[in-house]
Amino acid sequence: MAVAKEDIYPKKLLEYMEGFMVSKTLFVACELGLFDHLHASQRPLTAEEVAQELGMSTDGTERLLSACAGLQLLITHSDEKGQVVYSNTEMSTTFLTKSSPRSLYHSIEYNSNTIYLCWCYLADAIREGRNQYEKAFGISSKDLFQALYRSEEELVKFMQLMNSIWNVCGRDVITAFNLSEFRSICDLGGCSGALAQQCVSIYPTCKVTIFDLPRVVRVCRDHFLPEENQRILFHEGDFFKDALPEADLYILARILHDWTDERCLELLNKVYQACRPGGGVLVIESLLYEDNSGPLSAQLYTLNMLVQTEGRERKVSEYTHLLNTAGFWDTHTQLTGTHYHSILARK
Ligand code: SAM
Ligand code: ASE
Repeated sequence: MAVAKEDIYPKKLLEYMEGFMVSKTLFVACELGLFDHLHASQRPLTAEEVAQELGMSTDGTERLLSACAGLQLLITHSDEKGQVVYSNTEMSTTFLTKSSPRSLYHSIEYNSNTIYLCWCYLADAIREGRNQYEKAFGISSKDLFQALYRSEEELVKFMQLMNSIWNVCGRDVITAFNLSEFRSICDLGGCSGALAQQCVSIYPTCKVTIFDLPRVVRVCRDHFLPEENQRILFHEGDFFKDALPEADLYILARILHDWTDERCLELLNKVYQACRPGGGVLVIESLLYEDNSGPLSAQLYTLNMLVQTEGRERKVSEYTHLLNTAGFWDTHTQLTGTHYHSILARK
């Protein structure tokens, strides 16, 4: 009888076991500026050159460069003297250099410096069924966003994380439905303004109000959207406590997944009250399959929501149920082929 290969050599298990080494290699290569440096040099470099220019040991640098080549983040060549030289792949230049318009640098940085630390307490999170700020950072988790924004630096880093994924799939989620009929859009928890910018660039007649906590709106204005844009407005407030601005469409991107069903309904009820009849709500989230069989990215994200928030990733049926309970109907879902998808419902 043929024996499945995995029974003899559990390749997949070994890969999973050592997966953290892959993550950490990627984090460190980004943080030490490897990809930025190779990009700036405009020619392939030896380990010794990289080490000298970045002030690192030659031995350590060589091992790191070589591991990055193994991960297909770098290409190795041999120069005229027969020395091994390294250059970025196209993927690394596009997604791993800091200043690329499609950079994931800040996502990597946040995963490395915050999420990685929270995941040390994953077992506790699962036993206790709650986030782990007290253990990981010694801070109260009573107010979720006070914990996430525990310093000005953490607030900016979180906003950069939020901003960076939309560099690669913001357009997909905003064009998943034709939103051209909606003239006034309110992006609730609009954060860095990345999706607001997508909206005004794709739909030439809409105006978008970014609604967020005062500290976030301030940083958004100063650091993320410093240029005047007549079609992007700001509204400082607390969406659980304050009145919501009137709009034709409310965007809730990665908002509901931060909260329990009860809090989601509180918010959706308020959105329903504020929404113009015929208006809508666009929920942008990562989605679990109905039978819990995947996709792995959403299954891992829901563990992260446990470790980091009060919420969870949900299935389409669960979002539909929340939306219907708040009074919205005619729910449609568009899968985008990225990690995030769009659900549109009507008042
Ligand atoms: N929508 C953005 C995106 O997808 O990139 C940001 C999502 S982030 C996970 C959640 C956002 O909700 C943050 O910008 C946060 O400041 C905002 N937020 C959290 N609680 C809030 C509240 N009570 N009132 C207003 N905004 C809030
Ligand atoms: C939130 C989204 C995120 C709150 C905390 C978060 C993300 C990371 N931490 O609303 C983005 C998604 N990434 C992961 C790993 O879940």
